[in-house]
Amino acid sequence: MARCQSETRSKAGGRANMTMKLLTTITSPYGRVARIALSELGLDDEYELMLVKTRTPQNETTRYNPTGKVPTLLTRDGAALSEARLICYYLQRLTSRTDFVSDAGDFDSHLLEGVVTGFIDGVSVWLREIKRPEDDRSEDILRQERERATRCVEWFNERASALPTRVDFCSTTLLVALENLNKIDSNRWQDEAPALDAWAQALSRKPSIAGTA
Ligand SMILES: N[C@@H](CCC(=O)N[C@@H](CS)C(=O)NCC(=O)O)C(=O)O
Repeated sequence: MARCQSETRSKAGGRANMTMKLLTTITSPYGRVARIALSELGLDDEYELMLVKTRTPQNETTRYNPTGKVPTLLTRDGAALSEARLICYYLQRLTSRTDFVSDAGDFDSHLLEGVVTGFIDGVSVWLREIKRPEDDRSEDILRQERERATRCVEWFNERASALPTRVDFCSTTLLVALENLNKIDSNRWQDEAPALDAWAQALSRKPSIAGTA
């Protein structure tokens, strides 16, 4: 696996404890999830933010991670770790917290997390499609993603009282997906989902979320 170039070695030949680096873009929703995790887990002083340009030849991420995707975390031992959930799990393991990422036995959390992850992926596809020049947009993708988002918002709204109120991977990912949905002008999900809106507003006020906006 690719490792950070600035890696140093201890006298014993083992890998030194390096400052972590988070490779991301300003707008990446998955990168925002990782930044919230770093803040929530008290690791703000233990990483450097490296802003990259994905989908360009200059994308520095590809030096470490062949997918070129963000977020990519260069861990304390210089490994390049990707996928927001895996990054959050690694970060949690650096702390005494055990409740940021749900563990394998928590089936109810996994049910919710599955829908949340599908939702953020769908909203990301929708937003990317909207940003294309009008002639290049696929009406089919736009319709599919609008319908998916509508179904998901309704589903979360019906379960708003059971959504996690603490900052964890699941609540953070859902909130960030809703923030992205706000960027799609034609969509006013808040009107259709007042209970979900109230949940999102309360969560937005938490320090680790407000501080990384
Ligand atoms: N499932 C991944 C999704 C990561 C992802 O799709 N990131 C986008 C930015 S929001 C990206 O890097 N796109 C650049 C590319 O596809 O080359 C995660 O959870 O981290």
